Amino acid sequence: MNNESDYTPPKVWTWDADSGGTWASINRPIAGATHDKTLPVGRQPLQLYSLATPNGVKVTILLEELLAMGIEQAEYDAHLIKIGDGDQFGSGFVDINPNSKIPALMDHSTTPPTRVFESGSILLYLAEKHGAFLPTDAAARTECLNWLFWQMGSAPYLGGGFGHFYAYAPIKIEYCIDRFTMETKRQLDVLDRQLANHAYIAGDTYTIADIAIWPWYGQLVLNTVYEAAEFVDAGSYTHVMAWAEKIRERDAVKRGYKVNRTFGEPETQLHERHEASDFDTNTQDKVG
Ligand SMILES: N[C@@H](CCC(=O)N[C@@H](CS)C(=O)NCC(=O)O)C(=O)O
Repeated sequence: MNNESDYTPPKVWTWDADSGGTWASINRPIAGATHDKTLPVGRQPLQLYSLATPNGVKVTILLEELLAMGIEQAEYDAHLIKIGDGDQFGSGFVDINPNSKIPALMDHSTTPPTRVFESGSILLYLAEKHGAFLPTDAAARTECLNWLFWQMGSAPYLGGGFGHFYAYAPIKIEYCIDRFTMETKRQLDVLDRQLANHAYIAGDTYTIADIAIWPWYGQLVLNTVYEAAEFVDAGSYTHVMAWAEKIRERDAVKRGYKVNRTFGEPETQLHERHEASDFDTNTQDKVG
């Protein structure tokens, strides 16, 4: 490994807005809104403001799963938030999520409407509200939440660490790629050992733990994030791979995957979803 570096940290860090990398134009060291913008509100009980990144896809998969069970109260409008254009810093969005990150949800079926941010909180809110994908037995519920919170704590090493330095950073830094590949592979091994003895992450049933974990770790091994499956030797995690393939086959997962998606094949892109028929009529291969 090359240990050379000509960088010495200054006494006090200052913001260099041109530090480079794929997301340099939206990264800032301060919170809050940069501009006034009212968010659109559709006619459905739930208003989702999102983008089809792994964190966004968690919520659209759960909503499609709830709808597939016949739960009409899970009907939603999914509005597109273009994070590359800075939509997450508009005043209306910041009112819902002061952390300026997708996904963000407003539940208009409550008085007053309830704001929900952080994907884990949104999954828990919706699962509790509709009594689905979260076991009611105390021990099984705790095991499901163990894995939900595991995902919330672990995925930043995969996304912000591994994904950033492997796919997005302006230079390939061996130290950073080594450090986060090591941790990502350790996490895949945690999942592989759990899935060796369980059909789903938290036991015998499909829960919000699977819905939280699949968009990150399932997509990593299926090579639909970061194009890194070969690099992390995804095929060696046989139980994770089998689980990821099984979940990919679910109709609700196939639908949720397309919502607020602005990249990939045109037939996989449904920029906004306002009703179920949008999947038949409004994907980019039909309207683009
Ligand atoms: N812990 C948050 C993370 C959300 C997150 O990082 N969202 C990213 C997209 S995956 C985002 O909105 N980034 C925009 C930005 O950082 O300005 C969650 O799970 O909801």
